[in-house]
Amino acid sequence: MSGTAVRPSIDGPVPWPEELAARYVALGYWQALSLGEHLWAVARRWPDAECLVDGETRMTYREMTARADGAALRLAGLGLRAGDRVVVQLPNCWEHVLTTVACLRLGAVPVWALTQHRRHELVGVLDHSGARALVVPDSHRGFDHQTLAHEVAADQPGGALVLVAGTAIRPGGVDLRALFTPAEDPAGAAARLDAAAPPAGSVALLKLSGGTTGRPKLVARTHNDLAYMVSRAAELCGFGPDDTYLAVLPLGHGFPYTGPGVLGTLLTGGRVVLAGSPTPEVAFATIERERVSVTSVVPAVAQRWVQHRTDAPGFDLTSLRLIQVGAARLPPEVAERIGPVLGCRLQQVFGMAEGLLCLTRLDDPPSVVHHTQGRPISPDDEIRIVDAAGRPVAPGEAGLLLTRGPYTPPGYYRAPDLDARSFVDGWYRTGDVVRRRHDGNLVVTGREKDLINRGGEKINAEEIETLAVRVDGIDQAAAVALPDPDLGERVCLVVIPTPGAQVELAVVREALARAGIAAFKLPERLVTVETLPTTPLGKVDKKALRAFVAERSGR
Ligand code: J2J
Repeated sequence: MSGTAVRPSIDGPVPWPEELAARYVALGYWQALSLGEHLWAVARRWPDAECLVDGETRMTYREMTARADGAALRLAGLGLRAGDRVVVQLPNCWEHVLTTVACLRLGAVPVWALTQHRRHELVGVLDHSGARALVVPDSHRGFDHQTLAHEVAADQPGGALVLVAGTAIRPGGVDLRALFTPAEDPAGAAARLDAAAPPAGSVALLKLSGGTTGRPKLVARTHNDLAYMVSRAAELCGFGPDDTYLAVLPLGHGFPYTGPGVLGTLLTGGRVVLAGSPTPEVAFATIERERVSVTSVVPAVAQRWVQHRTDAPGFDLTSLRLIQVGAARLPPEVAERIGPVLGCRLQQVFGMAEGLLCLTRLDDPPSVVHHTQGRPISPDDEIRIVDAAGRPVAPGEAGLLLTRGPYTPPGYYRAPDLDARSFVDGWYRTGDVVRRRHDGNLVVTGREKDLINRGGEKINAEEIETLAVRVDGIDQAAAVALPDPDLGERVCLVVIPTPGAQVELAVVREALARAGIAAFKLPERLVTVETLPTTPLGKVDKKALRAFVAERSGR
């Protein structure tokens, strides 16, 4: 049973069809081991190797697993069981990694949220996942996460535990750091947890789909599928015990955690270094100090790094062998400069919380690395590129990307209505428009889904529109991407005011922030119109509107 993942242990996830599951087992993709079992095997092989660095905090594999075992047992003592969901809203810190590892060990299911998420998103994530615990910093970047956490946890049916990383733990909260002391009898604790490893077919974690709204889309990823994806990506990136991976992107994102990222590093005996900010000053100093060999960034960050390095060379970056760039479109002219300026290899990454991960390969020629988003990592990732009617397009033509495979579950978590729209006969409809070159590499040319991709942060247009029309003075609203030289896209809100009203950007931003949404979703440009263009079906014509706002702003 544990090898096939046909019936994950909690309700909600949609299982792979039997014959595909059997195939993935037969081909050795699904190895019938939980992520905890994989990680503990690595730790037993290299116990004294350093595996995690966060500022002054350093630990070896032996220390990490002993602390995680201690935490797993204490979490169980607090009433958490295998299958219980734990929302983790922490910045890049050792506690994030250890909470995740302890949950994976115990079989509790982490749900990574972004630190920028506010009430609107947090309530959505807690409600939809039915979380039993919420893990937050006491405060971060001036925001009091602890207070919000207690408020939203109290509204959960049956309540939810609030675990706090910090020094000023309020009554009712649990001191997260205190959980991470090794058990008194580490060998006994390890043996107990070894014996109770969660089934490999059970849910390892719930990923938030890019563009999370007050009604989030969650993707239930099993131990089997995630272990395969991360290990396979690590193999293609040449990860090994000599690597030091720098996590600069927020750990709430899948890319720095699983693409192959932090988990990929830990599964191959390497060392993870955490940084709290992707600014070039912080990142370059960390690369020099820790002799970082691999990192991953979004295009907007890559662009800043290249600019900074060109203007102010100085730090020693010679240890860096690979920089992964993904999560948003990388313009070829930026791609071309990355390798020469930073002195390392570039890899483009096209991934999604739902599964499919595409990489350019380390030995690909510049024509591939600069101009494509790579190809799927598994020989069993299946790709279909279709037109609006669902018919395959001619080879080399652009069309809608559908996919299925050994780490792309055939449905969302507890969302049959979404599945009806986003999955076709078990194939995930990505919403991305791509073309496949003759060499098999994909080029992302556009998107059908109504998202704005602000430097890798996805924003759901409809969510912004629904909240915007509640603002006084706005009759109709449409959110569209405004092309931006730094971030790729920013949110532009196009509004039809109610008769006689004047709408100000600052007022709209304030109203939306009051509605409790993450700050990166707030519109950065406001355009007032008298009518919105519509399609023949009477929907707002976003394509025409994007062209209109781009032209108006001279881009
Ligand atoms: C253009 N668009 C891209 C790219 C993702 C690894 C890497 C990224 C994500 C991620 C991830 C793109 N060029 N190179 O989860 O594990 C857009 C597409 C895609 C959506 C998914 C990972 N790489 N995108 O970005 O769930 O539109 O995952 O469907 O946040 O980002 O967003 P998300």
